[in-house]
Amino acid sequence: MSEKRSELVKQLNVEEIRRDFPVLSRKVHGVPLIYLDNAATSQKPMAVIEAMNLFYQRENSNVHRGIHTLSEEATADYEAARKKIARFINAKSWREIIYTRNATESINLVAYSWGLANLHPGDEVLITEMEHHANIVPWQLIAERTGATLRYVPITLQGYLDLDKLNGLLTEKTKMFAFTAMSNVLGTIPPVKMLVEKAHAVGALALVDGAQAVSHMPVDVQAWNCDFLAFSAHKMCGPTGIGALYAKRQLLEEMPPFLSGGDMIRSVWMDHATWNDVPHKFEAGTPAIAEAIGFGAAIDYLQKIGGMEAIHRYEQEIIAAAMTALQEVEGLRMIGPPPEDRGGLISFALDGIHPHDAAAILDQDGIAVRAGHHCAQPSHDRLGIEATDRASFYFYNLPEEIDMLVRSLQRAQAIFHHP
Ligand code: C6P
Repeated sequence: MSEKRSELVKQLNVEEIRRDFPVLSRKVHGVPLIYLDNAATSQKPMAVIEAMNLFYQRENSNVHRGIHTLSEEATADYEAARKKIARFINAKSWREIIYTRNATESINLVAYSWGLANLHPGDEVLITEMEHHANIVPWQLIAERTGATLRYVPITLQGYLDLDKLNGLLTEKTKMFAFTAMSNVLGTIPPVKMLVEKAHAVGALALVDGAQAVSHMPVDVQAWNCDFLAFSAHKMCGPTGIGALYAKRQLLEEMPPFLSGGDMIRSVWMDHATWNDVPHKFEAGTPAIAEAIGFGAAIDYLQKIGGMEAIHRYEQEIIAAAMTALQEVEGLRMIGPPPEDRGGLISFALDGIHPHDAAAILDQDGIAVRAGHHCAQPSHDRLGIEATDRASFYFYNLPEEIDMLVRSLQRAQAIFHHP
């Protein structure tokens, strides 16, 4: 480990941080766990686990319904978490944050609510070839229902968006430009602010898929000026089952409800109903209350350990070190741009070894990576690769874990090529 890297580990106090995550001290197949599947979901610190336990132990009740103390406390904590989320991404108001189940549901909410009401034959929705299926399939379905056309910004072989082609694709027909702020396969971080500006210049709205970005870098929706931002708690130390949609308030006021039932209404008559104020207009039924409180605790935790700028810097060092170290593995092909243009994940293919076989050998050494197309088949198709292995890092990963990854991959090479 270089001096600079060990300095970084000290700065973020990584050794100490790791003690906050009970799962990081477990063993897998008799060896210490090395968790490099953070892009799929992150681990949870005790602060989050305890916040959720405390809710169930002390104040479990429904929100927005009761006059009794427990319900009032639960409602206050549930709404306080929403305010933390709003501040975390610098939204103007807590009213611009809708709780959803995850980033996928957030995108579906926009596609079904805004899309069905606003898209017509001849209109175009622009996405990119580096999208996760969550930002492809809802638009395919909505395009089919509305007669709109779905178009893609191509990616280059280096894993960048082909910005030369963008101008020709963004036209006055484009009504929505939906793109990721960080690819979960290539790691690429596109120029979000500039893409939003270009969308607005032709009168389109801009939806940013922040599933990989909000968890790993500072995000400021006012600076980006995006219209929508979708993200999940589980990738940022929070629980599964809860995510958020940020949307500009005016849009939320204009959009029809997505799901309907209790809590999202103001009044219901036999033949019609009226809607609650935003954001509650978009939150039907009993929500994920403990999970929302856990989401808030995750945000407190990320800020307590140093904040998103420090986390992003640390991960950039880690990924640069990982990409250098992986060059030592014979027959390993990395995809995507160089470290300075990516977040903390790297996908790779090993000559002559199926990614599932490589991942199984890594697992024997206690190393968790993801193998497959990572729910982003079009980007693999474009690069002519069926599947990859992906190592994805978070602030609690240590540089030593990269050395273990390299050694385990070399062991896989030896097993397959020199049995
Ligand atoms: N990617 C991965 O292993 P959900 O599942 O709704 O929390 O997030 C969906 C999603 C949307 N956009 C991007 C860029 C993503 O990476 C993901 C989730 C995970 O890469 C699980 S498939």
